[in-house]
Amino acid sequence: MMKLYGFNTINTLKVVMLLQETNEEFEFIPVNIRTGEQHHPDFRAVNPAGQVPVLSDGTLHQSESNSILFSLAKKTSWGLVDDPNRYDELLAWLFYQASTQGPHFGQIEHWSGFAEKPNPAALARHREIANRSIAYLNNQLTDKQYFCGETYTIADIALFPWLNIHDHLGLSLEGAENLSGWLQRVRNRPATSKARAFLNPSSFY
Ligand SMILES: N[C@@H](CCC(=O)N[C@@H](CS)C(=O)NCC(=O)O)C(=O)O
Repeated sequence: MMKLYGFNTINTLKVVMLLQETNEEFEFIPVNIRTGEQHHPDFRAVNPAGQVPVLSDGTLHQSESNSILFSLAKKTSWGLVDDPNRYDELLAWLFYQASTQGPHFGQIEHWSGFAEKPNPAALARHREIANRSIAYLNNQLTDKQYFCGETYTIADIALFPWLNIHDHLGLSLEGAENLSGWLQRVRNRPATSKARAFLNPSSFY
């Protein structure tokens, strides 16, 4: 059985959402990143980068949540695009999430909750970029239900967890009706409910 090393975090939630969609069995191994378990040599042997999530089949320990989503989607034939012409679009969303949404939303979490010394300029900067991201994502959903068209894919799973906690980050979806509708559609999925009941991250730390 696959092992998922994770914690109550945004990136772990993505993987649990996909595992619930595909009904894959997995053993969950909590790695408490707040008490430093990610630095323990036993865990470093699994992921030398010292981060969760990691999905392991016993031989291969795969890290990087979006890469895990992609591999698992290929393995289960679930959550990729139906139209091969949209394949590059799907990859672009995974990269966008990992390189833009994740870092900026994550920094808001840091500067509004975890940083020892406040830094209002940093917080304002990351909020500004996050608000731009919200407007961009809302616009992208003008004529479609999901980010890659009419089919729910791993692009939606990757983008969901940070948007799911926009309130907690002090971000508003007011006026972003397309994105609010999408958020509700994803929240309404039985697999999303199960994943959120299993993990309910309000922070990535
Ligand atoms: N790009 C990685 C980021 C993973 C990441 O930032 N993990 C955080 C929790 S969500 C972590 O393990 N932090 C502990 C640390 O860096 O010490 C992914 O998408 O999986």
